[in-house]
Formats: sequence, structure tokens, C-alpha cells
Amino acid sequence: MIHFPAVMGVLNVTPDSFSDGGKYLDPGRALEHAVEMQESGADIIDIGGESSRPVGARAVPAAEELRRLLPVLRRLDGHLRVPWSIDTRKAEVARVAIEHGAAMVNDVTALSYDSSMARLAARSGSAVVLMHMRGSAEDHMRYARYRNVVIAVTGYLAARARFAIRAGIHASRIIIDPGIGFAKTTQHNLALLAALPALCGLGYPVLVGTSRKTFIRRIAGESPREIEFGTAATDALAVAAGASIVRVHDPGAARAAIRMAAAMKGRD
Ligand code: HH2
Repeated sequence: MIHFPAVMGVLNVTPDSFSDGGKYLDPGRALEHAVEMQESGADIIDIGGESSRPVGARAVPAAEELRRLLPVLRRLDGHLRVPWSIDTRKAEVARVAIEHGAAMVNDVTALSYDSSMARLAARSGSAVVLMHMRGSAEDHMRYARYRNVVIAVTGYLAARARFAIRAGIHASRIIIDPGIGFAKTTQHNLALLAALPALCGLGYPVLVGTSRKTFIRRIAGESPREIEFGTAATDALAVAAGASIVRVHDPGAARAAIRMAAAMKGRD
């Protein structure tokens, strides 16, 4: 059971992720980084074998995703105290990850890419993250046009949660995510962050992933410190607005930020 607000640390086992591509393909380095994130305050580790970055991410077949992930999952076995999630849109990858102990499926397509995903999540009893995006991992920035982004995203996530429940996933296992940076401009991201109380009003825990994304670089600045402080500011404000999980590359900074925000809001 995860205590909210919680920090989700990102472990990308990919050659092309936007901020850390290629760094953790080696199972030894992946283990080291996962343990380091756990020690610095991650409550969940999110492991992914396919990049979904906004520009130029290459689709990866399930076999290739598993070829990257399996050595890392085997190496992590027994070393993590905290639960971990699998960041994938493919049921075959999620199935193998669940067999290796994944407690949660983080699906950036909200169970819409692979028709077997909802059934698998229902059968396994794992938690699911339903994220809003449009288009595919390869072309989603072409679809960053909304009459009202808050209404569109809130309506979509409410509908996907109903779909998940109809498929047999228990409501208590559903987490929703506005998908910051996925088919969204800087203005869309800011509007969604400002509207987090409305999203929380749907009744599911809300996950927010702003870490190191382009709009942070545009607003806070391009240096590593500016990007980290910019990320921490959004984490604190997201938790102050009711978010339950922040997905980050630097769990230590996020933990400090969300602890302050939770204390100031009287959330423990
Ligand atoms: N963002 C990314 C990937 N997965 N999952 C959820 N639920 N929410 C997010 O905001 C989210 C996500 C993109 O970040 P990253 O994992 O660092 O990059 P990449 O997709 O290039 O591996």
C-alpha cells in the first residue's frame, strides 16, 4: 500500500529517452540507479523499455522492449523494498512484468493501445495509471489542439476510468494522469496544472509527470539546476492542489518539495 502523496522515480531502460536515454540499459547501472532512487525517497519505481518522448520516439516491438527490460527485472529481483510499475502500452510486456512482480501498469494510452491490456490488469489485480494523450507516441504533438483542454482531458479520463471499471478493474486500483507534455503545448500544460483540483474531483488519485519536460525548460531555464528547481516547484504545487503521485527523475528533490507542500496543506 502506497502512502500519498508519493514520489514515483523514473527508470528508463531505453536508448532514446529524452532526459536519460542510454544511461541505464546496463542491468548493473539500472540496479544502482533504482536503489539510489529508493534511498533518496522514491515510493514507487516506474520502469520503462520504450520511450514516449514528444519528438521522434521510435515504436519498439514487444520482443525488443522485453529484451531491454528482462535483464534489468532479473537483476532488480529482491533489491527493491518499494513497489514498482511497468511503463508500457503493450499487454505482453505488462504480463511478463507482472510475473516478475510489477504492482502497477502505467499505460500512457489509458488501456486504448492494446485490447488485451484491460483484461490483463483486471485479472492480475494490479493498479493502473490511465494517462491522457492523443495520437501515438510518435506523432502526438500534431494533435495539440483543444477547444478547452481541461474539459477534454477531464472528460476523457472519466470515460477511461469507466471503461476500466467495466473491464473488471476495481475503482480503488485506478490512478489518473493528465499526461503533461503529451499532445500539449506549454499553455495546455499550465492550464491542466491550474485545474488539478477539478481533476482530483473525479475521485481517483491523480499522478502528475512534469519532470524535466520542455515547458519547464522554456519557463524555468535550460540549466540543470533551473530544470530541477522548476520541476520541484511544479511537484510542490501539484501536491498542494491535491495530486497524489509525482513522477520524477530526481526523487530526492521531489520528496523534499512534496513534503513541504503536504505539511503546508495539512496533508500528511
Ligand atoms: N511521461 C513520460 C513517460 N511516461 N507516464 C505517466 N503516467 N505520466 C507521464 O507524464 C509520463 C509517463 C515521459 O518521460 P520519460 O519517461 O522521462 O521519457 P521517455 O518517455 O522518453 O522515456
